[in-house]
Amino acid sequence: MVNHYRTTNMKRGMIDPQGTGTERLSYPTAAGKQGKIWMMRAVFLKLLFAAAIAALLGASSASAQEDTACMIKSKAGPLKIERLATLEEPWGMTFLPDGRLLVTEKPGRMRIYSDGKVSDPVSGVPAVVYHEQGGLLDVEVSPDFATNGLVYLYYVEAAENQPNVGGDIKDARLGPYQDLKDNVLKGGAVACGRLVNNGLVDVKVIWRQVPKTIARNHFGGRLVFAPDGLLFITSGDRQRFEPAQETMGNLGKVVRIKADGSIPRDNPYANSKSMRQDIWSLGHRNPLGAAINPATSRLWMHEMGPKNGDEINTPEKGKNYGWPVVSNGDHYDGTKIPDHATRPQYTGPLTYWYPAISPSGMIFYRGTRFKDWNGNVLIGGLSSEALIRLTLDGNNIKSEERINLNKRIRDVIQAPDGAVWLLTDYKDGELLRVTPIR
Ligand SMILES: [Ca+2]
Ligand SMILES: [Ca+2]
Repeated sequence: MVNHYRTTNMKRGMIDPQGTGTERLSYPTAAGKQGKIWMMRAVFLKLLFAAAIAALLGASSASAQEDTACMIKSKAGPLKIERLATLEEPWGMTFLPDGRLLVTEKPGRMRIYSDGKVSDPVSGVPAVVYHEQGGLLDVEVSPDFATNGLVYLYYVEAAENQPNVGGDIKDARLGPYQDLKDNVLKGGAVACGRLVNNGLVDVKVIWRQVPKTIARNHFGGRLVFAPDGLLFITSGDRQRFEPAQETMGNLGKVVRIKADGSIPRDNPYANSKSMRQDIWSLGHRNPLGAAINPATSRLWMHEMGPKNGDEINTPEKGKNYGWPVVSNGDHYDGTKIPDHATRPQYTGPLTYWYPAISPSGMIFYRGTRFKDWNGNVLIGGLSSEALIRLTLDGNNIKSEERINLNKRIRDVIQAPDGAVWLLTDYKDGELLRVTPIR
């Protein structure tokens, strides 16, 4: 069975454009084009908007707004988009209880945004391997932050022991896009430390991807605390396909641990000798977004499919979500992957996208600022260059709105005042604030 996958992987890996290192950067979509139209329209609306602000607040604030704000149409009416800050490849963000924002930059820096200013890099962040999709990824704070001050980071680290080889380890699965100098064994890790002023102290690693491997991509990397205080980690397949089904590794899994890294007693394989004890669910590809549904306290997540077939799953204890055996997408070289419906032993997605949206970041919106959005799922779109809004009917998805932003969206979060903040996925990335214009 393993040999079978190995053979097909060698073929299908050859032209996986995710090997470019930026997920589906080369796949512009119709939605993206439409977004450009809206942005052109937004230039005109921006002038109108600046004039309106000028009338309300005076000319000086209008000129300040003019450079950073624009307007986008949505079903909730026109939305104001403001640039709050510029950041280098921002990836993840979370609010502290006092309203300040922690935000990561993939090259390996974390900063604090508050009162319109971005701090110097927070000290004490572990050294990261910054390469292609790897670097400093997500940040989350302990549910008990007010008393323990703990901040959690998902980042990519090199293995302590590196292979003694002069060049690349030739692995046909990684295709022609592999960096021939990249022979660094690496993998995701989660560390936590106490935030004191502008530094992390007492930093310790509480979890690691096992095994470490070369390959530049598919780290996963989102952190989500459940209401019971346990930590979910989305762990990508490292672009190596079959590890998502291997039971003694945690690649291609959703992982569940206690806040100190130990194993919860009710994990599905907590007492198993043949399964890793940190596994919560199996068969995931590259999950870059996850959130707890506040209505049910259950975990929701999405994952990038291969060519098309991006999925939303609600991972349940011990279940297998099928990658790489099944996918409603197919390989980049056109090789078919059996669809989910052909293998009922694997749990199928709640919904999937064909064509792909390349999802990254996810929240359940809870608030009144966008009164029609309460309880909706908001997802960032990379190749789709959009904010995706899903309405729910109980545990099912009822409708989708694609709010075209003409920018790759890496993460989405709800601010304490009910505004929606976004990160864009660029070298000169942005922190954006989205608010309704009434
Ligand atoms: Ca699946
Ligand atoms: Ca398929």
